[in-house]
Amino acid sequence: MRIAFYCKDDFNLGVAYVIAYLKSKGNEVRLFLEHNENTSVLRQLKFSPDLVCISCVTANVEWGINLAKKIRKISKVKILFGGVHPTLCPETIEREGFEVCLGDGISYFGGTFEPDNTWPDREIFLRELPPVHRAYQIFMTGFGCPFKCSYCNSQNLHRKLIRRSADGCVRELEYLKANGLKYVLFVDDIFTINRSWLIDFLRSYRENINLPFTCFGHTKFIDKEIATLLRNSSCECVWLGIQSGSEDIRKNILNRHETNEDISNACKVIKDAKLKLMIDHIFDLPGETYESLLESFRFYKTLRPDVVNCYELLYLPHAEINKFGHSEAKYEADGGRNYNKYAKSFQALPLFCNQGNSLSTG
Ligand code: B12
Ligand code: SF4
Repeated sequence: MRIAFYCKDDFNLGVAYVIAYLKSKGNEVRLFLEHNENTSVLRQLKFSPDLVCISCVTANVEWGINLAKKIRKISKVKILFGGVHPTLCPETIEREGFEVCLGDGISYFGGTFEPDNTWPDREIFLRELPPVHRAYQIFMTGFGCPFKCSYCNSQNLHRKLIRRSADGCVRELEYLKANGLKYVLFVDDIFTINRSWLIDFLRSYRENINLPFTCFGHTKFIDKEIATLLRNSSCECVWLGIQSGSEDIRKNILNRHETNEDISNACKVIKDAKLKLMIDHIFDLPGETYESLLESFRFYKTLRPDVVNCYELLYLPHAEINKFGHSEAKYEADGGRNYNKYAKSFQALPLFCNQGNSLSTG
């Protein structure tokens, strides 16, 4: 089968897995990264695929639907949507007359998601992207998260927890290193979640890869031993979701149960190990007041972060937090299209410089 795969702008790990599987079954797959919709639609028609696949998250579902409509105007080819948004809200796609894959695309096409055996086809993306994407790559050693933070879609995706073998990860990383990888961003929901696995993996990583990396951590899963091990294995930076300095907001709105003391302890061991500390903050949370912002600001200062990433709260489909704010009702009322408004923005503002001095008042 000839398959055209559409993605917005960037490398997409999930799609890279599905493409690798499809190719392994003898399909001819072409990737169309949508920098310029019109050019791509024309190129795609020349390719004359038997199937068009489109991958979306909520932030770009409008783009996906518009693209599919354009294709439908000029071709009768079957169009299949997959990815996080179609999985969460298949009705928003189906009512436009397009088909949806729920969850894992490899299972949809008759296979099994086995990340140690089928490596994602990164090359098909890297050919289309600037060279820096080859040097700096994302990597997942595990999938799924046991927590239920109210603003996050992790729980709605009903993924089973998958932990790759340390050996399987290192083999893939060796291959990537031989092909130009210079820096790794481990984007597992919580890279540090399984202590014994992590110790095993880091030992092998140190011996065989030893490239600098950043990883997502969690305040409940980091202590002095782990921070030191990370540092000694070429980790440069640990990225923690804090989201608010107010314990009350974290507990009652965000369903995050770390105390400020837990957070302070985690950040201290990270900084003491001479790792860079990046933390996330969410603005516009239900219950946010001038006082709670000041509280956050003052608390973050004590943590000595190198970067505070600031996000606006996104009201993601079916997320628990919606009951406090722009609700599901609003989503239903506007037919789901306007999630895009809430799911677009991404800002990383270094509110603090390295020494922890503020760029703001306070
Ligand atoms: C890595 C990551 C990022 C990275 C890299 C993104 C990228 N371009 O690859 C960065 C940091 C840049 C990022 C940014 C953002 N992200 Co992000 N990210 C992730 C993360 C942690 C992993 C994604 C991943 O690779 N998963 C692993 C693969 C295997 O799973 P998958 O992508 O779902 O793909 C599988 C299936 O969905 C399916 N599939 C996928 N596409 C298709 C297509 C077809 C046709 C078929 C058949 C099947 C299929 O098959 C795949 C294999 O099983 C997820 C959380 C998570 N654990 O999934 C959040 C997640 C996807 N991100 C999320 C969000 C909100 C964002 C941002 C909007 C954040 C912000 N505030 O700006 C931006 C948006 C960027 C964008 N336009 O895509 C949300 C999306 C929620 C939603 N409803 O859309 C998630 C789910 C986290 C959450 N909080 O809930 N993200
Ligand atoms: S925000 Fe992070 S810790 Fe919370 S549920 Fe989502 S992935 Fe898990």
